Amino acid sequence: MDSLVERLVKVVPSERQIKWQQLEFTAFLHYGINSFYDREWGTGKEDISVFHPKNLDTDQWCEALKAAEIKACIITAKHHDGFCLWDTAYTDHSVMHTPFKRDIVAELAKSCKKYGLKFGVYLSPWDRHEESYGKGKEYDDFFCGQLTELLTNYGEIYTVWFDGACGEGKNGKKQIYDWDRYYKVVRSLQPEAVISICGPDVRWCGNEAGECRESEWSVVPASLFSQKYIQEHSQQEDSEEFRQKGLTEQTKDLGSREVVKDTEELIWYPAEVDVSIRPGWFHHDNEDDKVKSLEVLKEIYLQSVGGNSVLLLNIPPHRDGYITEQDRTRLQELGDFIRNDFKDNLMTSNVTATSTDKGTDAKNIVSHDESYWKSEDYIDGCRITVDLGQPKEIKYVVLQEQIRLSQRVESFYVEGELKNGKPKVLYRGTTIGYKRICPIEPIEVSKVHVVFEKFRKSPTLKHMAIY
Ligand code: FUL
Repeated sequence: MDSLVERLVKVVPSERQIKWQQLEFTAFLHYGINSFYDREWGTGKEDISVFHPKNLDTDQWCEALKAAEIKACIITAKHHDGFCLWDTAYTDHSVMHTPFKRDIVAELAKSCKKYGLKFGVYLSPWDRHEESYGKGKEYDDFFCGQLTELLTNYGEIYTVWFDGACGEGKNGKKQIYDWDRYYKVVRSLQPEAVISICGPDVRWCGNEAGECRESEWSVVPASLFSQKYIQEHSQQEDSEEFRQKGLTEQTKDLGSREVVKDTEELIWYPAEVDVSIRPGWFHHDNEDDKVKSLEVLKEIYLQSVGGNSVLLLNIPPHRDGYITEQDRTRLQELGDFIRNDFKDNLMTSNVTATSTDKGTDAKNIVSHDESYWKSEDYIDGCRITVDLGQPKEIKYVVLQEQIRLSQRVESFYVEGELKNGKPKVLYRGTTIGYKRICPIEPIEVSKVHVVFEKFRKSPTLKHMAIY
């Protein structure tokens, strides 16, 4: 047996990674002093007395997200400018020292609970306001203090999002972050939370355009999350020279056998696609007419959620504290698309497989529970067949591997049996992972075959749906 394959399939997700992956569609909320200064990056020298939203309503934010079928949100509790949206004891540069004087993190946490959304925090390590930034342990103490507040006073936190951005440049301040210490704080206070981006649990997909790789592997070389990598990356030292030294989050192929074959250590490090509904991350009046079209958002959704990634769509509230009508309309439309296109599941329990491992059953893929189908070990060219009973028009086939047994499928195709009995290939794909949505030119078929061409070890399916 190929030892590389054995090593690869041993790499599996943690429980917290599985829970995070199951959220599928999540939201970013970029809000803060930048919303008032019409900026993307603040300097840290802003006059915070201008922070005075007229109509801040976090329930309204949650309603807008729910309309789009979003399951969780992350607030920029502190962006690079250092302005804090919560009642912190560590600095006066916070919302409590503005005329507004309301703890926005607390209000949003409460609204999320009310609307059944998971709640996460973005805390920028790069802080342009804090005087101790660049002074080593002094700043680490400050940062861990802030983290502790956020992870203690606001209920359950599903993710802590550590941004790697730093614009200090060569002659700027240099803070060597004590990442291990930060991670210990998160693990001890919120053990279920995933630590994203500059953290061990969730990987940045490598762009902010909403683009996913055709083959998005969750099993990747551990070097993508080495201390050295995170440190250099968070100092923006990932220059051309840095990139040439090895794999980065931007590398096109992170997980094929060819790429990982000489890799000593492998990790489960799934991708997150973060993209804004508008050109900027923060709200700007002059971008109100630049909200992405429904067509673009649909495409992003199908590619990311349907491409083994979690989608993190940014919706920036207006400075006055609400999500604008333009964005709400689009979120409603996107939600309607998801509800309508994935409503009538045509999957039947008439499912058979050319090969089935003992203890599993092809019928298991109909249900959403943990049961699954697995082909017998080392059988090539196996397929799953779903008999629809009579010809029906189909538009999507959705496949999900049982990722508790790792990510195994390297290539597959979907074939339909036409009314005249002839087979037709409807979709060709590479990886599946947690979820692959296969869009199909609408066509009437009486049977659907999923043919597994290449896989690391006997393929698995936990769930399948046909729409
Ligand atoms: C980047 C930041 O610099 C942007 O302002 C934004 O927060 C984005 C999500 O991450 O690194």
